[in-house]
Amino acid sequence: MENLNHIAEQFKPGGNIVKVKEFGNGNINDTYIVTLEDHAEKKFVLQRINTHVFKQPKLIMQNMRTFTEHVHQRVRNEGHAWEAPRVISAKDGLDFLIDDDNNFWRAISFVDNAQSHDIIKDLDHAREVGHALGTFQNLISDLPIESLADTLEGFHITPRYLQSYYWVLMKNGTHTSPEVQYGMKFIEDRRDFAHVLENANLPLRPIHGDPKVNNVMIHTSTGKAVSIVDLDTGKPGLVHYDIGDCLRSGCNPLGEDAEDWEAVHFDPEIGSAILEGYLTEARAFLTTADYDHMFNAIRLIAFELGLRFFTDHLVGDVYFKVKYPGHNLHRALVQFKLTESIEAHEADIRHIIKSTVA
Ligand code: GN1
Ligand code: MG
Repeated sequence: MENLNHIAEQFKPGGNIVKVKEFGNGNINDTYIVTLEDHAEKKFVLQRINTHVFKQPKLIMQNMRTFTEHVHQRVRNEGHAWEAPRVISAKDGLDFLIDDDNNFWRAISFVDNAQSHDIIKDLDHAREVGHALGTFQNLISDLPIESLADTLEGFHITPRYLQSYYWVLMKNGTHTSPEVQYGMKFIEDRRDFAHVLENANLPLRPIHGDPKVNNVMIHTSTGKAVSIVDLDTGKPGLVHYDIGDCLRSGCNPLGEDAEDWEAVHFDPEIGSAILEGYLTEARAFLTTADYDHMFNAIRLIAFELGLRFFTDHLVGDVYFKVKYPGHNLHRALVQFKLTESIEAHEADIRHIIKSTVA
């Protein structure tokens, strides 16, 4: 705690630090909320970036600046009801601080009067989550992709994850637990499908990269989405990664950590509401080819996340933080069940996409 206070001191915009408290449940970085007294800004977010995952954290800060400055400008000029968290510089004027143990720290402003939820509460919430993604993608849609660095090479390129998986299998040999066997068969059966988006010839655009439900900030009194946080994965990519991720996260009412993984399912009604909210904004920049690949995106990103968790389990939990041994395997099974349910609802989901777009 002593150390955390000391780090927070280097970023604080003024006032006195009252408290530094762990916050959220990110799978990669460590996040804290710093509470201040005697300052207009009552709180800010302090994060230790996982440099095992983000090997060039300075590039993340560079992209974050590019995104937030662009979004602020558009919000100011066009009057959107939208907030983009600001990067808070350290005392020496830099966007980050590297401590004596080589940890990489950064601070971001706190979105006030808003909260996020791990699971969709109701259909209004679902529409707001979709609307948030559409608004964000719209606000960044005119940023040239050349202005953004590739902060996480291979991120959401499913064939790359598949390649790593086979590499791990080759090195580690076979596993015999029934869950692992189920996972291996599951992946094997979808080996060709893994290429579907990368082979689709879709254009690269600026994307969020991680628009899951709990990254969307909902205003506590109006219930409207006011911001989407966690810009670490904002970089050039396919908008489909975002659409797929938003739906795989929102349409799983039991959540990513569902205790009974066999009960996990995709809720098409929530999917319909998310898409409805999304399209009110995204119609402005989506093309027919984009719509054609929406179903595959939803199926693929659920499968991909399962594959990523599964591989991390096999390799000994080196990427995602875990709370108990076998956590990544459990998370993988949740995503595989969700994928199965998406596949079972294919006709429904395709119909929803068609009728929402029309
Ligand atoms: C990771 O750390 P967090 O929770 O923001 C992951 C996402 C996954 C997500 C699943 C950089 O995000 O891709 O969808 O877990 N982020 C990275 O909850 O790999
Ligand atoms: Mg994230």
